Amino acid sequence: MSSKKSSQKPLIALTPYHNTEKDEPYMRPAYLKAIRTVGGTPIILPLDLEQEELERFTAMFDGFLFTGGPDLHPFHFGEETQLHCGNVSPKRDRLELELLKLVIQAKKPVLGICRGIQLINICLGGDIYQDLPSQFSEDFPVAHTQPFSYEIPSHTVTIVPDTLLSRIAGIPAIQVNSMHHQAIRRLAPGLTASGLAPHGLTECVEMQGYPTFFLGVQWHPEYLWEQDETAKRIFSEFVKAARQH
Ligand SMILES: [Mn+2]
Repeated sequence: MSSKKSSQKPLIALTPYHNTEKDEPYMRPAYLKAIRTVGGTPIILPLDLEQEELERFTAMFDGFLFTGGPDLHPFHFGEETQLHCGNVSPKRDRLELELLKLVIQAKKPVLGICRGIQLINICLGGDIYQDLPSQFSEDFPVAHTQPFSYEIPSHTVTIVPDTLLSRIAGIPAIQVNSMHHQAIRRLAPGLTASGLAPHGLTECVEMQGYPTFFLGVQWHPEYLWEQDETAKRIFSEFVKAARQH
């Protein structure tokens, strides 16, 4: 709805979580609260959109938030299922991979969180560690599934200069929370890693030359923004881009 009046709040589409046992879509309220706080209207998508609906929704919404969630099926990046791979949702995989392709074609603002950054990388031709503890060994293993509350940061992310993340943060490093057992391995063509965990694990990606906001983060800013300026600015810059689109 790019013809909307500037006084209207931008419409932000959120991809739903999926309870695969009950086959029910659901949403974590923290995402909705974060989008509302920075002036956007969050709208949760259904899981079972048809292609024609996906195309219409791509044109309708002003920004797209790809939320956290379970693992992506390894077939999407050409691998067999590793011993410690977690649960998957074929419905979510399909919805999000199809939607992201259309959104990138339409050059609309994109924010990917946790599963969302992995989705971005896989959609563009990269791959991921299916299970960090068994596939990424370190002398001092950093906890990427932290043993305490989501509101408390657990590891550092070093920011690459002259990137969107560096402009958002304005400082060379930030402290983030960590609740992922998968992570980017081989970066997709066209993506830049702009935030790195200790030992070099990719925690933030962006697309050079994308005409509007495009950011994937491995951490969960929706649990940090009340006390963390960078987390809040990730949402406010995303919604600002959606407003201007
Ligand atoms: Mn992490």
